Amino acid sequence: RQQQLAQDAFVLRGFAIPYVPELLPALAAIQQAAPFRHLVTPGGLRMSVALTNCGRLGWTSDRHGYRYTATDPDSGRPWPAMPAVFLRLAQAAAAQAGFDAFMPDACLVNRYEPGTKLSLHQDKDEQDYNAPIVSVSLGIPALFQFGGHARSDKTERVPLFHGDVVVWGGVDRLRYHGVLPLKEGQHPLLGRQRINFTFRKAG
Ligand code: MD3
Ligand code: FE
Repeated sequence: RQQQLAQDAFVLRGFAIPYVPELLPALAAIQQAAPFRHLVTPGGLRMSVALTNCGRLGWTSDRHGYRYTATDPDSGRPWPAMPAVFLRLAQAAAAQAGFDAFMPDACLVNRYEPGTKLSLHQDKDEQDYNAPIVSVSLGIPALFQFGGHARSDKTERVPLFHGDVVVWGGVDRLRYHGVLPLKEGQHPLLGRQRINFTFRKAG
């Protein structure tokens, strides 16, 4: 089922389900090499979302700002490589939504627990706004929030469930978006958490 949220934004319900048996062991290896951490924003606030990355570039934040780096600042080592199954999933989803030849070089991995939220923001740290962003949701559900190109624009809410994939490109690439505080829940495979992968062309 493909649901259109906006001109260039699509929800592919359950698109990631066939990939889950391969995604979970790959995720376990990533978090072993680069553990989840709570980043601090330039404003000094600790993010409630825990984050790690895989791929050539990874997103980080500290008192000095937001940026993509080739190495994990916690370990000094390169971020774990992007598993082949991650790339296959991201490219298949992008193609399904009409974005051919998507070549992500970064995958942010967000971990939410009940109560965790992500405030309304734009993703503007990437070099190339022509490439789409592909988002994969696993585990307990979340209410995703998307607005317009100004923070004050009215927002819409979309529930995202285990296995859902969202593709944002074109005129919708810079929309404000966020995640409302997660409700309590248990997922049979992931327990009391939601994992979100976002695939980007950052460099
Ligand atoms: C709409 N993550 O990591 S994914 C993020 O569920 C982020 O963890 C959320 O926002 C999460 O930056 C939302 C869906 C998403 C991702 C990127 C977008 C929606 C987007 C970029 C532009 C517009
Ligand atoms: Fe975002």
